[in-house]
Amino acid sequence: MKNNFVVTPGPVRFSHPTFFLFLISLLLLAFALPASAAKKIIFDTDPGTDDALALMLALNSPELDVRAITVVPGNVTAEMGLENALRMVSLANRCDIPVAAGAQHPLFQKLITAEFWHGKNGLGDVEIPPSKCKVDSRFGPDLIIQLVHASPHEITLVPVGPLTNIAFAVEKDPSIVPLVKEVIIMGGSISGGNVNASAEANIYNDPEAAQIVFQAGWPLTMSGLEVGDKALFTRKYLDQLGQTHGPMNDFTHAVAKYMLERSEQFGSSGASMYDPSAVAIAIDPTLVKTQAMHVDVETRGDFTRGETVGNRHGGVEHNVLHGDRYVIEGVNPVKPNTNVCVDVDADRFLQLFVSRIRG
Ligand SMILES: [Ca+2]
Repeated sequence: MKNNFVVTPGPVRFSHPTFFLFLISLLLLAFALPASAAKKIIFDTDPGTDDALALMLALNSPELDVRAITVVPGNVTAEMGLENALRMVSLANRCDIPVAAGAQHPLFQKLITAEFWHGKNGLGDVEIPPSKCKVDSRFGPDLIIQLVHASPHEITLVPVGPLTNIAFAVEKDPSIVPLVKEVIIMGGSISGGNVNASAEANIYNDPEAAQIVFQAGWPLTMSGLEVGDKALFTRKYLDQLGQTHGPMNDFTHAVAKYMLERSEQFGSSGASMYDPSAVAIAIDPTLVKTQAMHVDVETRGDFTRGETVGNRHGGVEHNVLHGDRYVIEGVNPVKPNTNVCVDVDADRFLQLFVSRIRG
């Protein structure tokens, strides 16, 4: 083999100690890079069985650096959600991550809790030990504001519950909007709902908050029912998860088993992987196909309150009153505000999930 690297004597020579230091610096840099290159996320959650799976995925993925967990009421009350979040970070031995309480109820309506789907304790009735970690004393939306200002253009928000906390943060300090790197929401649907004909649960639980978050003007990705209902956690994946063991592996397996059995009772072959999808997209955006649309949240509507209404054509007809009728005189463009996930590589997403959780 021809050696292309010919060493010739030249003016620049490394003495042994200098070269040694140079090598050490290179090695340190190599080890430091993954940590600094990891995407900083704030995980806003209403735990919740699929929230638990999403958190376990986040905590087991080196691409992500979970800077805080903020709790919002939704699947369970704010109080129970906080307890669940603390127990899970304790199980993961991650008391270094601040866990903060946030809003106590939606902005303008009564909370709707979902023990029906998530079990009496919100975690599929899977018991985990009391937390060794302490709650952060800051108000969740304030913590979000502080962290965004501390790391401008570096924080990705990953809300997987009702959007109350995020709306609070925007309303309290709109200057965070251009400083947030990206928002990846689990919620919404452009093809019918799961709580009723039109609305998805996270949006339905606080439509006014959702409308604030969608109209804020930041880069926003919506992973809704189009993703979660296609990515079904079936027996095949549960069996794979059951082959290995560890505290987080066993917990995730038990929660996923509860979700799968609950879904089977309702005639599905697998559990919809809603919340983990937002985390997976933060890890690898190529898992989904997106389409830029203008999305509004219906806050009135007899049948459609909480629907995410996506404008697929990028325009609205311009009607002008002529006498007793309106006449269409053109089309006014509307600017996209959301990258709506319209498809997902479901098997690759589920394999990613299983591989990260396996002990
Ligand atoms: Ca959730």
